[in-house]
Amino acid sequence: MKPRIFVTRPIPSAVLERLAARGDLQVHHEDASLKPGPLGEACREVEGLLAVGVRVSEEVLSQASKLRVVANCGVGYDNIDVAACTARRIAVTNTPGVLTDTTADLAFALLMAVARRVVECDAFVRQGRWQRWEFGMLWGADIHHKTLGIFGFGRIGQAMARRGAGFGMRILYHSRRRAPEDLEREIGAQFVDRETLLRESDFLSLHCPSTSETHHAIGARELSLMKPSAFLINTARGKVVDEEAMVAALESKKLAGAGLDVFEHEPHLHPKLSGLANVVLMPHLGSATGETRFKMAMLAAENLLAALEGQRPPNLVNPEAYP
Ligand code: 8YV
Repeated sequence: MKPRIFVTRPIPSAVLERLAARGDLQVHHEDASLKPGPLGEACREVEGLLAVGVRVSEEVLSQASKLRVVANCGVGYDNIDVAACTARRIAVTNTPGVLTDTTADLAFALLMAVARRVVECDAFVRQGRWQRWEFGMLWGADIHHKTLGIFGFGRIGQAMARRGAGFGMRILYHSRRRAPEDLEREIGAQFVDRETLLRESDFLSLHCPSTSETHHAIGARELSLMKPSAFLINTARGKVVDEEAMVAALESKKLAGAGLDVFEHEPHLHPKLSGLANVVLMPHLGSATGETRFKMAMLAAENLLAALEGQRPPNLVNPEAYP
């Protein structure tokens, strides 16, 4: 008998066909997050769950007694209770690599947009406020030859560093682990302590995972160490930043601006954020290109099928759970 597979949102048909050839497939056809109750209900008889934009909590797992693998469609897996999966010997997988450059592209796009006030200027032109050209009109900040600070130097952090180097920026980074020297040399990135990173960055871009260690890693104290001319870029996770403290810094001009793809209480926005001119806001779309979303869905499917067919899935997050 084919294993039962549940996919939580519509994904490309080529991926669904691949899954349907090897499993008994059910798909939630609405592109909306299933709540724990209905998700648990849908997983009752399921062995493989392809999780796209859902929270897989203890409540869900307690209803899914046959589950053997949760294949997350995303590199970050803070939406999955990994410890609870491990305790039940359920494999958890993610989709690293395929979205690295796409996410770094967006981080750099946010950096440029906020520095050169692209969104603000677009509104200015559209709203017919451009009546005459002025020398002192809508000045931005230079990007080239400034210091780009990278917090979290994994795949995406490194890809962001390469983009900065291409713009002639000085690259500093801080990470749990220092990168090998030859990689530092190749990228032209210098390892510094956290405080130096905060003090010296003109642009601070966050690329760490969301864990209990990184929760509010950028809070009031950290923001106070940054230059008032600095910009914060976050394409990692909203919980890494104390949003209240960031809004206060932006309001009081202790931080020049922010380019944000992620928020502390997504999709809810801090009430003051949308009123600030010095921020550029995106609805968590770091990996959202057609090419990359296809690769993510296919990789999640490959991980899922490998686990169901008794192989070690290529992107296993919890090897402890695996026989
Ligand atoms: C996903 C992401 O779209 O990969 C990640 O970590 O943030 C995004 O690419 C999101 O996790 C929804 O699955």
